[in-house]
Amino acid sequence: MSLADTARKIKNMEIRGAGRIARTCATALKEYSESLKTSDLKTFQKEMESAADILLQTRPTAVSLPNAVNIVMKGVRSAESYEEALNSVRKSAYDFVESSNAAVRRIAEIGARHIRDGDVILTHCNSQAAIACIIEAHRQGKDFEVFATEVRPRKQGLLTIKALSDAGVKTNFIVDSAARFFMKQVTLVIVGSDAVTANGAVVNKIGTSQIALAAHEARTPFIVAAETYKFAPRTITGELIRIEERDSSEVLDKSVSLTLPNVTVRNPAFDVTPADYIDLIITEQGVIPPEMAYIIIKESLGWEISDFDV
Ligand code: RI2
Repeated sequence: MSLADTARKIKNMEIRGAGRIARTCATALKEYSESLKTSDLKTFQKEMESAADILLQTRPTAVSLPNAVNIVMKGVRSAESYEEALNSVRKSAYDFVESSNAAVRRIAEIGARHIRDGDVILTHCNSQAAIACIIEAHRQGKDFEVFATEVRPRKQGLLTIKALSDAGVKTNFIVDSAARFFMKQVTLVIVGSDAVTANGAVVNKIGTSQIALAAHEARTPFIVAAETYKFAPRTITGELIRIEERDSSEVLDKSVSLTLPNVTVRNPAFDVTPADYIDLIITEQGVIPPEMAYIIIKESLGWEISDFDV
């Protein structure tokens, strides 16, 4: 697939999910580097920076995307020869994809430990990491059921119920606004994440924070499955995660909205759940309370506040 095709598919969400987007971008950079018809280091670096920029512009919220791009581009930026730069892209892209897949498997193992017989789990959107925990617990023979939300406007819930049904997990499908109605019988909420900030807030699919509020009210544990490359280094300087607002036609058909000149359709794709409403974050390195997010950014991802111009 060409780089432009990859970027288009990420933008229009044919390729979606924070982890999948990150792996796709790493692979796209590798393929692009191999397609370049130059052996001049400066030209190679320039072309790779433009490719990285195109990918970075696709979706602004999932921090896994810039994290993956930076991992792959690091060796390009510091290389002293074309060969070194090309080899570095190949190796870092391969390593990133492998470690990302391994992280999801590890999160599944750890997350499954938090699921018990008799649980009623609620999940929102379509998170590979969250679903992996549920499917692993089912594979281990645990007996529980799941409530999966529809996820307006893009209906990612359909992907979730297909994955759960294919795995043989007993699943209830509900509209987003029924989450609080059912929360009384839910014993555990598990969601994924597009970004985790230094203060332990989780940015995830729109509606997640309402579910967290309902879980808090019902004293239902709320846990997040997030690979460490979902943690956002720049938030240690206080920088906020940009919330993507997508086209209004995803919510209301243009033919209808054109007849309603006084109506503005708003379509934010994500919201922010504060650390106060989150019990645990499951990473591939283990389970942390959200307040420990800064430690992950500093010690696992290796970012210090002095790395930024502040
Ligand atoms: P994994 C998705 O975003 C959802 O918000 C999901 O919870 C999150 O990415 C993490 O997904 P979108 O691409 O990386 O549907 O766990 O907007 O698969």
